[in-house]
Amino acid sequence: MKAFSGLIGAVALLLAGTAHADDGYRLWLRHGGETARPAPVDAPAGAPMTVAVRGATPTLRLAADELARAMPAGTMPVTVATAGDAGIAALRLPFAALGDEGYLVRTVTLDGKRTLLIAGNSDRGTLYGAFALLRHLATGGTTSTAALTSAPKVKLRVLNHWDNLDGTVERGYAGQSLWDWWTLPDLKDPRYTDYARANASLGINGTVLNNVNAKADSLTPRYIAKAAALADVFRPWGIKVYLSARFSAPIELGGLKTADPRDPAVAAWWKAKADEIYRAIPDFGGFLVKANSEGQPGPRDYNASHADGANMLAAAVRPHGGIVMWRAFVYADTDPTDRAKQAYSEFKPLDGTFADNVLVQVKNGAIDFQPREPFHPLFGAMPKTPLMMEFQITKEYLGFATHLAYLGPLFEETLAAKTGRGRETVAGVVDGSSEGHRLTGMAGVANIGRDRDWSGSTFNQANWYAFGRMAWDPALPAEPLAREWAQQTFGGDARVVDTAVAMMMGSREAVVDYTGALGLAHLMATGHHYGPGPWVSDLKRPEWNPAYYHKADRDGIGFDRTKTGSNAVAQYAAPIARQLADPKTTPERDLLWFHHVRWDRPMRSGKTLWQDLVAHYDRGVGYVAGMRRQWDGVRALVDAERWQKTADDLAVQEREARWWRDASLSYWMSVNRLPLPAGVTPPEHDLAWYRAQHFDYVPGHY
Ligand code: GCV
Repeated sequence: MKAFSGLIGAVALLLAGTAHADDGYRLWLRHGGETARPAPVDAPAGAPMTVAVRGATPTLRLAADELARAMPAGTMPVTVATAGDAGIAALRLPFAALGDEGYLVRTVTLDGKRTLLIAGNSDRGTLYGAFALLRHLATGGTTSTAALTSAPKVKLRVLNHWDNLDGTVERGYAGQSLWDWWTLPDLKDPRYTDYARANASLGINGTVLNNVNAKADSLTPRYIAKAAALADVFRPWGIKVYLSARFSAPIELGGLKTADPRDPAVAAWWKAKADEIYRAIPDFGGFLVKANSEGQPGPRDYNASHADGANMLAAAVRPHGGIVMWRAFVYADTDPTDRAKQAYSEFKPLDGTFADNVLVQVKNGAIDFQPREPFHPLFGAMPKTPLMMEFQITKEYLGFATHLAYLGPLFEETLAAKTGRGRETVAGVVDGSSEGHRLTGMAGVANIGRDRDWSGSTFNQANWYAFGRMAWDPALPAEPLAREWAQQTFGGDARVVDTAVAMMMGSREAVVDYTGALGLAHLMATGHHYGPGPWVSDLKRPEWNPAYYHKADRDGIGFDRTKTGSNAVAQYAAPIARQLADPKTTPERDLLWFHHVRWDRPMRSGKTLWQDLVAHYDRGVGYVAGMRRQWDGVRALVDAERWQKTADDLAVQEREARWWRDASLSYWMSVNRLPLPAGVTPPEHDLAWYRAQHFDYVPGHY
């Protein structure tokens, strides 16, 4: 009997364990809906909701399904519809302001009955409204307070997958690519649906399937059919597919001798290729192009301009309503000028020469997704051209998947930056309000892979989330987004939510602190970018070397970008250029980005620059230690699986933050010969030890 009850106890424990196990698959959508494997549903039990659908398109049905699964039982009936429905039109609701994709949610009387109406001008708008209502409910709202209206401020809200056809993901740290190119188009993994659903819940409406370092093969009939299969899955969720186009494809696939965009045969090849793609994918979004950058082919190979290249492709997709996203991330080994200046120098003169279905896609900063960069000087400098923001959601330079770094504050910092043209902000450039552009966009380099939790950690999901929400509205601040994400992801316990938000909000700054604060950048190890390498100075191209960026010597540190140096500051509008030209008026967080200053320069803290820099390293490491303590404090309140994985990641992060600190301090001390301030813990090893660290098979490096 004793053994039997022991067995029951064990089974009960096991069941309880299973019931609470949570591998993060459901993301912030806790009301179930996993198609890949049955999952527990957090939605309240009870009688199913009545959801009426007026005009049943597949998208409206999806909206209704979401609501039926998640709405609390016993609440008033819900109606999903579009503005074109005669009964809805008769209500004379303010649909005009909603545009194509906006929504409204409000209680109305329809056919003599009270109902909670969710409607947009299109069924996509209605779907977004359904998700907005669920978000409202999951973050403390009630149906009676549900009076929601919103329209996206940005037209193209797009993920960029740097996914390769062999299943690897460039700078991807969440496993293999989600796209199983081999089995497509025959097998459609249910995860494709869950992926689309997650994106739709944020308002993301486009996805570039393949790496910008593109293979021409993506444009062959075989791969077009695979992309078409994905497009079919994504369509009802309001998501269009785009492809990265390899500029030399007319040579590689078409057997032409040139890819010169001014050659009529090249233009004809692209036109035929576009026609072929649109036959398979009638709502194909268009092309993304990385040209003449890091070895990629492009129009500059033929002395044609980036505008020549972009416009030729734009002409090919124009008859089908397609667009071209042309990247401004260019720098060349033949150009000895400051790398931070090159994109501006190349693109600014082209303002006004791009076709009206081209967007120029600009990274948030002028170098490359560093933990902190001042905003890219192209924002505000090309008023006649729609500039699309490119953020990196995957954390190539912020600790890969293991480090907890919430990127909301990074996105917000860039979007809120003033360009120096009147009251204009970067957000105003991106959402088109500053110049009245209607074609607008925001891209995020995805952090999504085949890991069960999609993004390599629970907290990385918040970066996907924040990107999507800010792409919808670039004015949304990072903190409330962190909160709504945490509420939906961990449930309503305020202790967990408050702890998660507190950890998240300082976490990006902590990465800045322990990898190199005060405007330092690009100090990572070569190629794979894992860990510190400030000493690296022997690579072929100067701008590949960290030493090129920090310019540390016995007397001082930092890159002089004033007129005594590269004069990159002159690329900003006059008020910003003036501010940045003087170290005294440059924000200290960007000091060494723009100035070479003495190690003993007095800082606002009262410390010297050296002492201040050391304090930043300690603060960064201390913050991670603090996050571990905070997370320990909610152990009993979070499901075991997600709690443990996060705790393990934080342990890795603390170890690696110390490594960054110690390696960097060892190196700086070898250059400046200064002692550590009193009371500061010396590095654990000598510099030779840190320099000797070597890593093979680092993820994301291909
Ligand atoms: C896709 C950085 C990354 C590269 C990436 C490139 C880009 O250099 O390290 O992996 O290539 O940016 O954005 O094109």
